[in-house]
Amino acid sequence: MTDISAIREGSGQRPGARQDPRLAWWRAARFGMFIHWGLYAIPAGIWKGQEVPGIGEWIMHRARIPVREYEQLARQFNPTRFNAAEWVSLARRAGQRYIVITAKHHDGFCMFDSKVTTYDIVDATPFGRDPLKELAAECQRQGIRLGFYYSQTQDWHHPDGDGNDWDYDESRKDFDGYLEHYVKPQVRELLTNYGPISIIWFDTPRRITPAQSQSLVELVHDLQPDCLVCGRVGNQVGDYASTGDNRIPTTVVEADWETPATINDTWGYKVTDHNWKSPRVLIHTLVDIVSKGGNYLLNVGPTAEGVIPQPSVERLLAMGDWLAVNGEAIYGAGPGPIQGLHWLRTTAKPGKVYLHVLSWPPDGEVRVPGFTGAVRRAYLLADPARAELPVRTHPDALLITVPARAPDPIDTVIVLETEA
Ligand code: FHN
Repeated sequence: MTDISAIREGSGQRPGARQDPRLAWWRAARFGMFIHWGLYAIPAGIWKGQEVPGIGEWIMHRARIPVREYEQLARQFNPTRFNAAEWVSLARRAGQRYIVITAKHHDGFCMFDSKVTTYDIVDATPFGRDPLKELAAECQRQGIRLGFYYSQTQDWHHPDGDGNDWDYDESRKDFDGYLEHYVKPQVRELLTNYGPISIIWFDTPRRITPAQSQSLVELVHDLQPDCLVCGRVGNQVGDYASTGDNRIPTTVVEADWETPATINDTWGYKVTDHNWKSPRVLIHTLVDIVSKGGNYLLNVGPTAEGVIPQPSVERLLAMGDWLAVNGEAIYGAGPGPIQGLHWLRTTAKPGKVYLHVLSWPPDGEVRVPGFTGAVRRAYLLADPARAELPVRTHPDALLITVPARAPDPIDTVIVLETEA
């Protein structure tokens, strides 16, 4: 069964990409770090003493802040506590295999050294450093793949970009000119000056035409043939599909897809947002996504000082601890044979099915209805001795005798060795 309702409109995978070997690393990676970082981290959701409702990185739009006022924030942006090595190391310790960071979000401010504008972190801030350069070097050093988020359609600073109707007349915008003479040269910079880039993560396709989306994909692939293009380039021409934000399909989707998701409610740092998801919810979400064939791109929103908020750090490290034990059931794994039970998720690799028991049975027996395959042996993934668990097969269920207490109250993984 396939459920594609969660895939964001127009953000599907191009035909044929399912067989593309360039996606192999991405399919195996399963878990990435999203970073939303920009000038919006300075107001952090508060403008002129008032909390602005909604996600932090949209403050310019929600408060209809004039370009001339918003751009003054650059003069204050001095994230002296930014440390690329620490961010990359956090992603590694969290078990994340790739990082995608905002090079340019909808506010139009460039977090990299662009020659196409002076509205960038090197030219316009006292910081004067290029954090994407530092991150690129650090990702190389620590063996993590790096991708850049780039808002191709919305740009509230550029007079011809989409979305700012309080400074500019939307009907008079030359979107094609903006795309040709601003977006494309910047994409070229991002794919020329930072070494190998694994993903260009376009977002909010909006008015972009099929020909324009296609030309962006071709530009990326011309410059770096192995670089993947997120489906949000629009018009179903990306290398992989993207769901709506925080949206997870109800069952397996026959595509390469990814859920971008928040760890609290905002993407960009917002000082009032304390709605942190628990480690339990985050681990269950990762498992749920992988059990349906997807990737989880989990966001952090660093502060204007360059610090990843401590509640995010703690949660990511808890996920890393769980993955250090159970990563075999996630990395390189795909959907398992049993779907649709509230207490169980299944992932699989050739010859192995992983039962993720999210709620431990009270009577020392895990009953898996509908499991019909032959099982050679079963053991707890967390058990280094791989002590065999007794298994009985009934016509309509598999019965596994298990310890009375859940070895891992969040998700205990039972490995079933099956016929390959
Ligand atoms: O408008 C953006 C939003 O700010 C954020 O970047 C998310 C991340 O997926 N994408 C857009 C909304 O879907």
